[in-house]
Amino acid sequence: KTAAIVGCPFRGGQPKLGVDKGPIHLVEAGLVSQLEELGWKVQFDGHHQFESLAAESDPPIGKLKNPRLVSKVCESVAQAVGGHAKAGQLPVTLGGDHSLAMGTISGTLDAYPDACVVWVDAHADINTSETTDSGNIHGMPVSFLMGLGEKYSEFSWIKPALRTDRIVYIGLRDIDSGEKRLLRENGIKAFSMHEVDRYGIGRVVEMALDHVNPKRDRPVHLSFDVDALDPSVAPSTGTPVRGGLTFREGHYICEAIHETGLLVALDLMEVNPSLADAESVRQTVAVGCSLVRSALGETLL
Ligand code: DIR
Ligand code: MN
Ligand code: MN
Ligand code: MN
Repeated sequence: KTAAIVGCPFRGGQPKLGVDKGPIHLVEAGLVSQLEELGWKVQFDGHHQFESLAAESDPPIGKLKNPRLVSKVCESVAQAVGGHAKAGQLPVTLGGDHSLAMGTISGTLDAYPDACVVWVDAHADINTSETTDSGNIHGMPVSFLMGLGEKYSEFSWIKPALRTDRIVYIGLRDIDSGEKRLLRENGIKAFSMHEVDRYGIGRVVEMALDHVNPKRDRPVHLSFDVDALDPSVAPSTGTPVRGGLTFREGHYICEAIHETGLLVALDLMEVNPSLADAESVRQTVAVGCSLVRSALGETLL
């Protein structure tokens, strides 16, 4: 079993500086050797180098900010993730902002067309170019993957390969009104923090998998935005929202998905080491590493 670390120092899907340093901190914290200790062979040939694009050559398209850059970067991430997956490796993508999931999930669905997605986040990231208030593409990757909203030639490489019944959310608590409408109109299943409180995380993960993977035979892509965790657990992230998952709830999701034996790709996104004080950064990076370890088989006993 080989894990391929896809380090993505990229922040073009949102405005805050520093999220591009997330993957560097996660690797420097020892993630590679931690995974090796779990028995994985780890392939890591350095962080991906993305071409830059001068701001003047990447003006907004409608409300979309940095559209050409985000598209180009995600296209190359899709190639990397898809290539690792087709070689039988487990791609572990370290963000960077969550716009990167346009690339990672495209890569996964290219290698495993029947894969399903478990999206753990405070946000639904399903705005379209029409519904977005911010214009930040990290709030939109799911709509691009589904082919919702207006089509732009700059993103024509993205196949609308993600079916609305092949994604399930856990941890939501900050959804824009346009996103609520999109979730409702498309019948997309979501377990917000309200459902986590009501049922407990154990039943929520069970129900989430029953929805996207009733026979437990489909490959699973886990896309984990660290802001799903409560800000007291993961403070160093660009858009923290109070009332999030506890340390254990976050880890439980990763452990339970590992236990299915179906995990084929993992994203750990939105760690921003430039936000908050040094101790908060250390804590957030450490929790990021430990979520990855849990998804790759670390157990408590
Ligand atoms: C908001 C925030 N829904 C947006 N999204 C964030 O900008 O579209 N996603 N922070 O992670
Ligand atoms: Mn690689
Ligand atoms: Mn996100
Ligand atoms: Mn988020």
